[in-house]
Amino acid sequence: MFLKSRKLRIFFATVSLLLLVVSSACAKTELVFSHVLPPEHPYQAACEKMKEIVEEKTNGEITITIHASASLAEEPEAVEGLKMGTIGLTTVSAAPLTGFVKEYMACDLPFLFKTPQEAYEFYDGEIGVELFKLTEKIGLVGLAWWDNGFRNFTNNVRPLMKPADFKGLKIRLMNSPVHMASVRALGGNPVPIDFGELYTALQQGVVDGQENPVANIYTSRFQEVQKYLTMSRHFYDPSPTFISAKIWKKLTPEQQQIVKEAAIVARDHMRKITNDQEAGLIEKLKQEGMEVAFLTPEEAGAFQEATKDVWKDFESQIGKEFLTKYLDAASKVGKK
Ligand code: EAX
Repeated sequence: MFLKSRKLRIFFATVSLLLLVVSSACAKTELVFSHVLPPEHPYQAACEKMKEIVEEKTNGEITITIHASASLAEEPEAVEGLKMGTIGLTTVSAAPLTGFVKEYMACDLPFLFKTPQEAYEFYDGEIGVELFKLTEKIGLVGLAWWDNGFRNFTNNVRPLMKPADFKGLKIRLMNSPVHMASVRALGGNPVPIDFGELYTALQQGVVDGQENPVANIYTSRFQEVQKYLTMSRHFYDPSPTFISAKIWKKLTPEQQQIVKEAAIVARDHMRKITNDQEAGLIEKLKQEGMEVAFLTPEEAGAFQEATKDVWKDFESQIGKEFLTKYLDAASKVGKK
């Protein structure tokens, strides 16, 4: 009797252990991907590419659910969500990270790069690795440097051709101290507003203008509520893509590798789309009623001159050593 029940107990224990092993082997992980741009934007194309690769290579063990248009979270909330593990993945501008990791303020300095290729070389290199190490402290594991692109001013009052044209204008910016200081240096009045609220803010005249890359302007239909676009290319904005460290730790090394590699393939996919489509989107913005201005080298020079000392105000916050290394590396890209 005793033996029989002992055998039974062993039998049941073995069965339940097997069930546990089988169920954890089949356990599915759903990664929620939050971003703020519309589904027509290259952010979405990159998310879809990443989803396709991850789901295929993990045989559906990991699935990715994409939430576009800030429908789930504005960028600062997404950063919080990753810290807590309630959101799995996000791609954000550097701006929402500056409140947590001061070194990211360096990414927001004006006129650091001339071409997208310079910026890609820079962020794919050592500084990119270092910046990703820094965000690990707040629970965000960096996967790849996606691309938001060069930002340009739009407004409803006048073409912005020289710093004096900014006088009296309220310009929406991300909540980035460096961006806001740069616009102040140009003579404008910066107003921080979340991206999801920007169209309405422009429509209602809460602000006169804003600045964003061409793809963001076009896909968010700011041409309906903004008259003038100046191709100022004043900030290059990377879009680092992160996974929540809480979720990352639970993935197997193979799964981690698949996720990381997929983010890199998606990065190259979106960079190609962004570069291929920019000229066409500028034409479309014109057709849809915007007046588009390109700056001569002299005009661009005056924008640069006005903002050339912004970095000095942030040196102590960013840290002198890191900033020096950052600026030095930025001055060297494109020369290989
Ligand atoms: O990362 O808020 C903005 O203007 C950004 O371009 C947007 O968050 C995309």
